[in-house]
Amino acid sequence: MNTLPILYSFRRCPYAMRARMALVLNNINVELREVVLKDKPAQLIACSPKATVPVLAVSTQFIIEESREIIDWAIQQSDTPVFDLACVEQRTLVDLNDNEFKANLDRYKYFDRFPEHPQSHYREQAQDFLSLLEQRLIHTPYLFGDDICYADIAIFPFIRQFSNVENGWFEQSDYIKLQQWLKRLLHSDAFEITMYRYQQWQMGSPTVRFPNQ
Ligand SMILES: N[C@@H](CCC(=O)N[C@@H](CS)C(=O)NCC(=O)O)C(=O)O
Repeated sequence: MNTLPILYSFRRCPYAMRARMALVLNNINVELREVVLKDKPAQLIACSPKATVPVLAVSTQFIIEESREIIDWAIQQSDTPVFDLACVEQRTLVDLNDNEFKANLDRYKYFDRFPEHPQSHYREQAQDFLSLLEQRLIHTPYLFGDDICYADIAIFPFIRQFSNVENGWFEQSDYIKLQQWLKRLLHSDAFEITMYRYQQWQMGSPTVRFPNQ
């Protein structure tokens, strides 16, 4: 009988990415159900009517519908957590990422839907947050010190997305420490496991255990 919590995920979604990365780093197993956003399974909608991903169904009674709460859950499940729950300062930085930066990132990425300004304007607006991160990374390899922490995991998928919009621009920019930080995370074993490709889940598909290692 399968008693693993069920994670509804979408490989390229930055919210789902940070949840999976936290599960990998903390060595927590779940059943992964890869969702296609245009073809969401009824089982996802039944357990979470808002039907965003990720969703973690720990049991039929206990559903976690926010990626940050899934990270918290992963940390709490681990006997040897790789990092602690976020302190207030980390939470504030992640709030800034999830609200202001994400909104700017969307306008930058989908600039053609916001014709009031050119793409470079939206890129410019996103840069306050990049500068803030760059400052933090001047003296330490991770955002809050020498070791990877909650904020690194929660934020990096969004910086990855930013860097992919105009990769040439990002690579030649002055955000040297940020580029190094991003590369360090993207080249990690944990990220490789996080980004493993799974086929779309449908009722009757074989159970996929995640992390697959
Ligand atoms: N606050 C949510 C946001 C999740 C979210 O917006 N996920 C997007 C995909 S990246 C989604 O599922 N959108 C619904 C849709 O496209 O139908 C979280 O942190 O988990």
